[in-house]
Amino acid sequence: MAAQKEPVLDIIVVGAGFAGLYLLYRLRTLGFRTLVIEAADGVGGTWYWNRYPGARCDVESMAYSYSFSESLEQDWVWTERYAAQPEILAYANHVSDRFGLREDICFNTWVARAVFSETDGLWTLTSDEGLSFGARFVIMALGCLSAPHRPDIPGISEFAGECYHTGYWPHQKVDFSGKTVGVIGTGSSAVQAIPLIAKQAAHLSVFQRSPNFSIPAWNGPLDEESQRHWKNNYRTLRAEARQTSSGILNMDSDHCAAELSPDEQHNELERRWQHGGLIMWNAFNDIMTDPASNELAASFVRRKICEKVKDRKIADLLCPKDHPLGSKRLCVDTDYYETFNRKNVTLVDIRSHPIEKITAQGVQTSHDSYALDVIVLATGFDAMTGPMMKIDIRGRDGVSIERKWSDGPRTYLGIAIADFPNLFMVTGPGSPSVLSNVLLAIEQHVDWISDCLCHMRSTGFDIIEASPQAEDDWVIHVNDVANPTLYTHSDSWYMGANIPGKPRVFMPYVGGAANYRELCNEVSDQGYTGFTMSKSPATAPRNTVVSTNEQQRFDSQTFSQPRRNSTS
Ligand code: FAD
Ligand code: N01
Repeated sequence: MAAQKEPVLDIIVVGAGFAGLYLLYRLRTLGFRTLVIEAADGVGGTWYWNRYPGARCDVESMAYSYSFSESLEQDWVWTERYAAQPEILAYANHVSDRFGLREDICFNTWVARAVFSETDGLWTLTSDEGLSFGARFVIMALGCLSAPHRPDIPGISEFAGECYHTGYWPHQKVDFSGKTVGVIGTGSSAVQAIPLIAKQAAHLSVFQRSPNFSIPAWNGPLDEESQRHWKNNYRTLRAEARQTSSGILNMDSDHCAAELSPDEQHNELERRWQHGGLIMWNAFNDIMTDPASNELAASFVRRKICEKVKDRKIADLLCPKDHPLGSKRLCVDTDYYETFNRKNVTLVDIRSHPIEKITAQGVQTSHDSYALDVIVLATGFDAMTGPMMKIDIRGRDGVSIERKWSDGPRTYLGIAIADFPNLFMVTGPGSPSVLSNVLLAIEQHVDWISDCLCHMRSTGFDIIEASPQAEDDWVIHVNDVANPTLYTHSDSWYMGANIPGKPRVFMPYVGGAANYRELCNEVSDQGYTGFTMSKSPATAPRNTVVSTNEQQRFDSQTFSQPRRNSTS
């Protein structure tokens, strides 16, 4: 198809997940001509694609929701403590309909290329089918977990049965009844799917390379009283959540482990276990910095696993020993460990006996062959940088994002990239994003970016870019904060370790969501320190390209120490 240039927009947003939807709402309200481009044929992002059995949130539904509209907060009714994927997708659809967002979303369109022109200061985006769109600003709302990782296992395309990836699940119901099924992977997606697949399948083999820590969700219907409590106190509760290190209430701890007696330590761990979910992550405030403190929580969870799983050998295999608790996102489950007591479930230890190949019939390890009707790849994502790197993004002088990030992501605040003017990211690498309630992180970025665009409009500038110095300083800061923590002691997707050949760099910002919010606000309050603003050659009178803040160097000292409990 011949390339066809659309009229220039103010802003193009790529992605119609929770980030893209809120961006569209906010930017349109502020009077910017905005278009969202989305690869799928519907909204919802994560919740559109991840339709595998058991998919649900791990931040409680009342908190894993938008805070920007009080009437939306009051009207929407969540039915479970942790909502399931269909309900979260219904919520995304409701938001789109309620605010009339669909009319400005171009669905079924994969953005393959984005090029900045120094001549007119505009971005041109091109789809894989040759459609072309122009805008002054581009906001990548691509999600951190939207590029499914399909491992390159020899013979994978030869398999004669059905094969599904959890992150790219079909819309029609997959029926496992009477079938022999293999699940490859034991991360959060697998932990949610395995108990439900096991109930249906004739036999389930779980191929485990590394076990993960999983905490019970104690999920159930949301009672009237807690809904009323949230709805009556939403403003206060949201404000409190924003003051925490993860955007999640009841998580932060005031105590390091050594301050507590053994009984107190045990009681605290038991209390968090009985509460359920992610709050085990921060049982002590040194849990992610002190190996001894971490080991207290890790061994507590291992004991719980051994209490649940009847076969000692299987229980032992399910106990994680190769990484600190919380250095991979904790899984939150319903009956995960109990599932391994079922007669129709086999745990296959592919750490000792790796998968050698996939044949037409099933999986062959170095020890055995497993005949299968269905293979479920719960093998995760090329996280954080993957979605950006799948687009051929070209900034100043044609520099590609692939080259720029060849040794790992480099950003300023996880929002902007030097040499890529007028391009913003929501929850980009170098921001707390996946270490928090991502919906709060999204709202913070959307609000910050929108305010920045309003500032530019009111001051007459139309080009903004992060300075190389500010970016260097931020990258150093992100590493300085991460390096002393136990997060870096793990082969996690946070480190890029799950993708062969990907640079090992700790990608999210571990300095705490509340600290980070403050830092972003300081940058904007001080006139966007670390950014330069100018007029594009097309809009500036001859020889009057101006820039603000050229002298305002981003001061790395400002960021030398996180100011609050900052390990998760
Ligand atoms: P996404 O929802 O990923 O949306 C990005 C959109 O961009 C997608 O629709 C994608 O199709 C589109 N896109 C990407 N590239 C292109 C392109 N080149 N062209 C066109 N379109 C493109 N976080 C939490 O805080 N709590 C949870 O409980 C939680 N549960 C999760 C459960 C699962 C199964 C997964 C995978 C993640 C979960 N997350 C959770 C993280 C979750 O991704 C975020 O909470 C949030 O939904 C991300 O929204 P987003 O809009 O930033 O990105
Ligand atoms: O992916 P993962 P996920 N051969 O990367 C294994 C969010 N989320 O989709 O660890 C064999 O965690 C891999 O093994 P190993 C949440 O943030 C949230 O489960 O590399 N195995 C691992 O076991 C989460 O962290 C929820 O040794 C291979 C698994 O596949 C993130 O999304 C639910 C392999 C991948 O686990 C990602 O979770 C779902 C190979 N070649 C997701 N390649 C909630 O509960 C990979 N593996 C809210």
